[in-house]
Amino acid sequence: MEAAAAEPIRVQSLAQAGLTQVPPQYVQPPQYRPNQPSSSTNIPIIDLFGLDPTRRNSVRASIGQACRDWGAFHVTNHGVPAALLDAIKRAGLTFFNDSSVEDKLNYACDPSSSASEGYGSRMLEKDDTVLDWRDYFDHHTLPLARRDPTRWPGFPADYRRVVSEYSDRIASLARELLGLLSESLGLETRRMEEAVGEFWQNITISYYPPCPQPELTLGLQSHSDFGAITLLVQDEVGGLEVLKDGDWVPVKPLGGDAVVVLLADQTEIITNGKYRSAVHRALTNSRQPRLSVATFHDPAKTVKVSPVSELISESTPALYREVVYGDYVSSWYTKGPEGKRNIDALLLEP
Ligand SMILES: O=C(O)CCC(=O)C(=O)O
Repeated sequence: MEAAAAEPIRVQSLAQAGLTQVPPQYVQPPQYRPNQPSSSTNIPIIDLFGLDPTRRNSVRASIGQACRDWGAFHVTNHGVPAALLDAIKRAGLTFFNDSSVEDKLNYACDPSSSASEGYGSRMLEKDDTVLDWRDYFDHHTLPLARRDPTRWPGFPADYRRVVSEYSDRIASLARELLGLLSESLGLETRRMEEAVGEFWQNITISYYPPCPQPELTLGLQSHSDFGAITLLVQDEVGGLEVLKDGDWVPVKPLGGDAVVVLLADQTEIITNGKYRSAVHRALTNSRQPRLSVATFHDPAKTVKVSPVSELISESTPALYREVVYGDYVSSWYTKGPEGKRNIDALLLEP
């Protein structure tokens, strides 16, 4: 679709053209279409009680249960103000809805390089994949040496300040959550954080324009995230789904300060499969645009990731071989996310 780099196609432009049918590149094969009835279950909601130390035992137990059963859960009362969550959603929505196409294209990401910073639409390097019904803005936010707010929109006026503040606050929450995850496995509080190393954090604001044929498309295809832990906020529209025991379960928007936690592939490796990464996808709808903000916390590309020794024993041998994180990411972008193909390639006894 974007072979002509000078004229990148954005889904929002297609939607605004008033199409009644989606172009064939966006039509999912029948087995991936969202055609099964919605499950009525919900992912767990865990109140962190402001990280009150007197509540830590019960919070840790709830987190352990949610990680074992789901790999995805909501957290509330976590210390990141609801007003800041609203502010980043508002900033993203203003950029997508109120900037001209020309202004947005001033921030276009490099279509020839994966995960490059900026305004884009396609995720994979391959040309033959079905495209997602989504536009996005990807920000490189941590370590601070990667953060250059002049590469982000200057409109609305508080955009850069809000993204910077959000980055810092949500990284602290990710560290707290890794601490609770570690303790829930009987590890030292900082063990998972040490295994991940300094966070490489990206913030992706996804914008899903209304789609004339939501039954044929996906906003974002099924995948598990390749880093360590993803924290996601969404607007009130809904569309995120998590795969649980073969069924797609809608992640209903809760509003307030609720943040969705998605365990990612490196957490599955580090915990030796005790906690699995969450397979998820985003649906489209024909009525209104949807916006989400996903914040990815990843190891540096040079970090070697393997199961921690404390979780390996004669009865629970290592399930995954060591991988250099940068190699894992390259493989993900060239092969595509399809299910858990990438992490499965690391299994010692597939
Ligand atoms: O929009 C969503 O709810 C999902 C976003 C997501 O999975 C991603 O950005 O990787």
